[in-house]
Amino acid sequence: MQIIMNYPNLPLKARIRQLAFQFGFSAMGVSDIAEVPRLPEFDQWLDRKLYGDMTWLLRHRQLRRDPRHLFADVKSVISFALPYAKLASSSSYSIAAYARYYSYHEAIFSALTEILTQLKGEFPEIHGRVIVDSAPLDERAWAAKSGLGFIGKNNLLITERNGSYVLLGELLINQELESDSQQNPMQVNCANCDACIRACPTGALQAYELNAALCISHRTIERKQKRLEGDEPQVYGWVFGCDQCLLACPYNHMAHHTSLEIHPLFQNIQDEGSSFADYFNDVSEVDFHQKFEHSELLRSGYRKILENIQIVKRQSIGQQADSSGFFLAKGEKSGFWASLN
Ligand code: B12
Ligand code: SF4
Ligand code: SF4
Repeated sequence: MQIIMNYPNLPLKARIRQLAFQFGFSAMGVSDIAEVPRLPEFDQWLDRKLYGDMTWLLRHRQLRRDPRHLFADVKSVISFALPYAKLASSSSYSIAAYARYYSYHEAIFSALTEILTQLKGEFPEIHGRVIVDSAPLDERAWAAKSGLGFIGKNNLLITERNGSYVLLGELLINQELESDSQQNPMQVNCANCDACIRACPTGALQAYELNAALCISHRTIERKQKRLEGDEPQVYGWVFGCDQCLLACPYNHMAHHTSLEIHPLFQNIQDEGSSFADYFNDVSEVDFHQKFEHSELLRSGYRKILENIQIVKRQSIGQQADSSGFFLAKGEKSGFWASLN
């Protein structure tokens, strides 16, 4: 473990902030637990069945109502934002930028675990729980409540320094800290912009709302239903995740900073100028677990990625890239409400 001295004996909250920056986070903020943010909107979203195949969100409905279900002694929820740099997308076999780095789940989890261990050494009364996507907590809603930024029409948390190119994690601790809930670091918000809504190739976005069944990120990572070959929904060249609504956002123009390293696998692909599909051709299921160790792709599994590559291959036949390099739809009947009708 990295030992970082608490000099000159900072009080708890200032110390957490200091450690957060030393571990590569770009923002940190505290929420009290008096009110759980955005529960009515969450309920509405579930009631309107906008969750696609993610029925686990329904099962977690009650757990989300109170962070004490996740850590009984919680007095403060501390949100952390880890920045990652924007990466160019290619016109075929694209992988979302966040998944081309070393796993952010592992990076955030180990950084927050180290921070908690360090704090326990200095403030023995502290107990806590580390969360990164690993518990039923609306991470964007808590981050917004703690003053880290605002939630944009693309549904993502937008921060002042890194736009929406941040990944989130939390520490739930048993100490009451001064809350940052009333702070709003950004004086402006989406205003009249709708660039992300226009950029989304499937019409999955309406202002502040996402129809998950239409989202390519869901189609490539979270889908459960097996579709007939040739009848798969359009993925517009994406094999894993999708960055179109991030790439379109003006707040992301300055997203260049990260402490995450690109996974060597993607470094090799980039250095060799080959495509992800060419590279994957030579990877057996046995190799997969070794080569993709510490990558987000491992979470999805070999078969799904192989299937996604086949889908992109089939769909690219007969399509042409548009001037920005992305595939054009071939008469797909989609739109926000299409999957509901
Ligand atoms: C399920 C999930 C998904 C699903 C559903 C996405 C979604 N928008 O909910 C899918 C697979 C599609 C997905 C995709 C992506 N995800 Co995701 N995902 C999650 C997860 C696990 C849960 C999110 C959730 O609870 N959704 C349920 C719905 C109800 O929540 P909601 O969108 O916040 O809905 C709210 C709005 O409708 C809002 N609302 C309604 N009306 C109004 C009006 C106003 C004015 C406002 C402000 C809000 C508002 O209220 C609703 C209720 O809270 C979180 C991690 C976590 N535990 O929080 C990561 C998380 C949200 N994902 C993340 C990322 C990075 C992505 C992708 C960018 C990955 C990629 N490149 O492919 C895409 C982006 C897609 C998009 N534009 O949202 C990050 C976001 C970081 C950030 N800066 O915000 C998170 C926080 C993971 C993390 N630990 O960092 N994801
Ligand atoms: S991730 Fe892609 S498909 Fe999903 S809302 Fe954003 S642009 Fe649309
Ligand atoms: S693209 Fe425009 S509307 Fe969409 S999140 Fe960014 S600022 Fe908001």
